[in-house]
Amino acid sequence: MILHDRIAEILPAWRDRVNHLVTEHRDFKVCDVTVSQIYQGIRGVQIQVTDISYVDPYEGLRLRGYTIPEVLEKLPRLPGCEFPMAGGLYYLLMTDSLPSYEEALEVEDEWKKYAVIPQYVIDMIHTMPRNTHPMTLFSQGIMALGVDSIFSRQYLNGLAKSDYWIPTLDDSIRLTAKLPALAAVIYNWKYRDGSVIAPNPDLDWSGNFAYMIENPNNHEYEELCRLFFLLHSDHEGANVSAHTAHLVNSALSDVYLASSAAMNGLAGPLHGLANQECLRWLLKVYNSFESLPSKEEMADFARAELKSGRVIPGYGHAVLRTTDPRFTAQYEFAKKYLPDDELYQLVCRIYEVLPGILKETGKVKNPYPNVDAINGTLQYHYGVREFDFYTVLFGVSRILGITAHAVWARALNKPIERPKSLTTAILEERVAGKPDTVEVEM
Ligand code: AMX
Repeated sequence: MILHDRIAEILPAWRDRVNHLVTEHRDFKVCDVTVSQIYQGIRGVQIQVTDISYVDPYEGLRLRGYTIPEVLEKLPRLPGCEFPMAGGLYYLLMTDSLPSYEEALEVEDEWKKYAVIPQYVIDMIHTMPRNTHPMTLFSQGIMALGVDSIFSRQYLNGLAKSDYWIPTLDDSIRLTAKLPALAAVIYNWKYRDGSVIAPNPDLDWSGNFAYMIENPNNHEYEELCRLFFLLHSDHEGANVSAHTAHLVNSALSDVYLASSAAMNGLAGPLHGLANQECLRWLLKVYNSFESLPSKEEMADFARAELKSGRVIPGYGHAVLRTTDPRFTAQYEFAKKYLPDDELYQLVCRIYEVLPGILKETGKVKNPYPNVDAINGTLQYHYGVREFDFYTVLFGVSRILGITAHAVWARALNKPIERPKSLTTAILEERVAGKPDTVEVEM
């Protein structure tokens, strides 16, 4: 398959680069770790290397070196479509180069071969209690698909280490192929009549999700899916879901196990679940005013929220120090497709006044909107109003990045992860200047 061929072609040079670093510069110190970092979520400690994506504080996300506007401009799109095919994005993430139109289509065609969800997975979802969170169903569904893992089967048969990446890529293609259908099965069962709609072979991967949930505004919603699934596909390698997947996969658990684990992290309110909170807050603001609030009214509302100790969802970021370009891309989409939507107009009003107010606090490092400040507004406009489902959409997209990380971790022979933990007493002895007794194998 095209992804296998291209990775096989570029892999020797990548292996040389990494081997050079590890052999010639093995003792080069990358960073120090402080006591406060250890106790505060290992924030900022540079423990991962990934070439799939990088978040620059001022430019935002770069996917394989390309900024979001560049990716949107350069990736191939189907005739009549404004936004690129996810197949081209996957090609870029996996192979480090921009695909031609034909190459992007080849990935899309490969996905089509594996896009249908086996009946036993549908049955499993349909027998769960109705109140099961859609992220639980999504994670279960991914795990259940893993019975067919090619990596796990070949590993038992004595696969050579240098070839681990090949069945990891096979699994990745088969898993990602099914994600839109899996999400649609969950959506239709949780919120509709439970119909199972087969993927439409005439549509691309992203557009098919819109088709399988029978979105009434199909064409525009297909376009939103293309944009949304592209924007959320990756965000470096050390956020909770990416790091979880990396850790689990480093034990040679296959990509189904690793992606399911990642989704369990994404399901947390401090990670992927944040987007539903943003929409909830927006609706709270919307319902507090009879019409679009004036700038002054909005400013008073925001100040009162801050005064009562609440954070403003959708604003701020741990790494970014500017407006998230993923926010901007969706903002532009809304400007074109739903300029009269009242929630969108509220998003614009908040964007006009909130950065100034957050700056007034003197403590918020990034007073600008993140991607979640607008995500829900767009889904809501197109009738996807079930807030708890939004994280599943995020997950469908994010597994594109997660599986690309996994393929490259295996291709570059990354070993099992095993950092060292200490005890409080050891730290106390160290800060008191006592001789260090911890032996660390390098
Ligand atoms: N509203 C009010 N206060 C905020 C704020 C916001 N939107 N963003 C940051 N602050 C406050 C912090 O709570 C902190 O206050 P403290 O010193 O009293 O504890 C102070 O400003 C400094 O925080 P920071 O260094 O600027 O941010 P952080 O790296 O600690 O946290 C984040 C980042 C996203 C958790 C934070 O900005 C926040 O809570 N934002 C609102 C929730 C949100 O939008 N989450 C989605 C994030 C996007 C994503 O990753 N999916």
